[in-house]
Amino acid sequence: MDYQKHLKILKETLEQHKITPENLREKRKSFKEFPKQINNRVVDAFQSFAPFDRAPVWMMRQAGRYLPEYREIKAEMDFFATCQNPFIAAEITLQPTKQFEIDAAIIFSDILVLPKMMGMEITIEEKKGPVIANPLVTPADIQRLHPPNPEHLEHVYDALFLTRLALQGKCNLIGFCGAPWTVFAYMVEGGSSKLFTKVKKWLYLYTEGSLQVLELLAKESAKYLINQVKQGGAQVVQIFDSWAGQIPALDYIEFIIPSLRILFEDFKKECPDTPLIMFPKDQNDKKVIVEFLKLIYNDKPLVDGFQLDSNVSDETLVKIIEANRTIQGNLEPGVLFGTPVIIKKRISQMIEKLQTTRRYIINLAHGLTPDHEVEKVRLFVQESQRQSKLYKAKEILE
Ligand code: 1CP
Repeated sequence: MDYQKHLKILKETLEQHKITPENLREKRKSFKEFPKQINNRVVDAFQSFAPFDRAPVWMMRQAGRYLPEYREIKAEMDFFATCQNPFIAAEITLQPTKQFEIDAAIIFSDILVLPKMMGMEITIEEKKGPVIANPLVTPADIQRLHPPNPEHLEHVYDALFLTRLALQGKCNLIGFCGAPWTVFAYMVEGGSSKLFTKVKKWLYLYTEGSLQVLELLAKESAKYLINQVKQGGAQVVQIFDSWAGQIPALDYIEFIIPSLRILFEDFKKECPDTPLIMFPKDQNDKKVIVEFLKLIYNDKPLVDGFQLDSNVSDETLVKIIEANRTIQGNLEPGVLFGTPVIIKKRISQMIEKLQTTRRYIINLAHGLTPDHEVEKVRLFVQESQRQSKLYKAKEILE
């Protein structure tokens, strides 16, 4: 397949830096300095002194099937093939940055790339989503897992590098991984799930085996994120715990947070200044957030910010703001199916509530889906920026 014809946004960067498939790796490894940062709003949202004109905006799943230019590439390539080709992954990452004036690009990849390299046979199927041919059934299966061959993840760092070059400092670049619990859920359930009975059986019956896998995933995820920063040039990292809400707060604190702590600590030992955003989806309970806030290493927080969903309580928000951590979120993505009137109203209510802190990044409560319309997404970005600016101006006058 001639993938080169798809490299529209990236083309100029490749020509300018004389990058070819043959010399990409070598260019990355010998590269000295990225283009100067012109727009640093997302990174600045982790600092109290940042003089914002407005809050930064980006969206989870901003690259994906709702964009025609993504569908064009996907019509010809399998999902993991797009992730594994650094040129294509970078091109797809850049697509939403051409459509909208967003303040961050998140690298096009998937939380299942890491377990795929650890022995799980994973494919993404058209209507079903992820399908795992060899799920973990009993603790005896743990021995099938192995640390990834570091070589097999280099393509992610290559894609980050290309994206950072092409962004020319116009917005920040975010790296990510899945949280151990969410990745473990896929490894046991064999794909998407509604009831999560298999992973719950593991957690409560094969507790020791579960904790062993969670710890292994935590250590490998930390190495993976460190490399995304040091090798690829990611400026912020986000950890997606999409299925955090499947178990009660008590169990999340007892069984899941210890592995996350390992991940955070290992990461912060190597990248103390890179902001880390945690997304404990549907686990906004104040008790859980307080546990995260307690995690400190070398007098510095291990979690710098929280991606929050739309159900977050005022109590939880107060705790986060008091602890000087960053808030990211939290418009229900379904609102973007609505009329411009309701979209603008809900944005205004969100900003009124959340922009009371400087450390605020506008985002959705979870990801965009294939049925979102590009024009409504554009309205979200433009209106969020306009209203955030007005809010800021009003604040200065008061
Ligand atoms: O633009 C971006 O956000 C970057 C790309 C990205 C990210 C951050 C993708 C591309 N996936 C993810 C993270 C991810 N993957 C999560 C965490 C965020 C979330 O909760 O949405 C999860 C749970 C997955 C697992 C996964 N991979 C799913 C969800 C299935 C389920 O159980 O609900 C799906 C559909 C995939 C494949 C995938 N990953 C990404 C895309 C665009 C797609 C769809 C592939 C396609 O059909 O084109």
